[in-house]
Amino acid sequence: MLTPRIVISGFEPFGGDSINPTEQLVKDFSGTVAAGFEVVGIVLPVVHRHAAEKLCSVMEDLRPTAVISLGQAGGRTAVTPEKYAVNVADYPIPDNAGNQPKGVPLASDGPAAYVSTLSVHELTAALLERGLPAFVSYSAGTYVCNEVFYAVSRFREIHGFPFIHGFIHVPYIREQQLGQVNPRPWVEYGYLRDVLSAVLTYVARKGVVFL
Ligand code: PCA
Repeated sequence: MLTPRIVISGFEPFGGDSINPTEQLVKDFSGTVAAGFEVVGIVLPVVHRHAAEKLCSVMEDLRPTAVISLGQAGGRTAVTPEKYAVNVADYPIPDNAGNQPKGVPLASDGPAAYVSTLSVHELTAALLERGLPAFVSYSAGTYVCNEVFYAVSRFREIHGFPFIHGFIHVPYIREQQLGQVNPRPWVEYGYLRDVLSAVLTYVARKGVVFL
């Protein structure tokens, strides 16, 4: 009998920041139970190839019903479920190991893009209904987040695992903008917690069909 599980992934800080709210979210929710699903959290390095490999390597063992990946997108004003993962690494800044691929395909024989298997429009509507600001994003960028989104989508297809996979970018939290003369948009951490709770409830309801 499979244990019904949802995997959530987040990232360590990057780009000179000392906080990544997605690391905090993963640590807070890991080990909890959401609508009958065990939540397993994984914090990924912001490193070319290694991030995606770390997440894919646990899929065989965990056999999750859903994988919800989270990443920080500084400057956004609300959480944004991502619709597409694109087949390119074109890092605007070096990763945490100093890699900076420029215009390199993620998979030379892969499709130009994958579409999220999480219904981002329905999820966004569900968040809005609960009073939680959100909007669909059509670009997860070309950095490590897009790479993880693409790699997990590809892994899922190649291995024939039916798990739902979604990627959600989150804004800065207030603690990252303290004392800034010209702050970037930020949100309260409690809002991100409420969003993740709502996402897990939504996904748990959808995921039952795969058990
Ligand atoms: N955000 C970056 C990588 C890690 C993270 O949290 C991105 O959007 O690609």
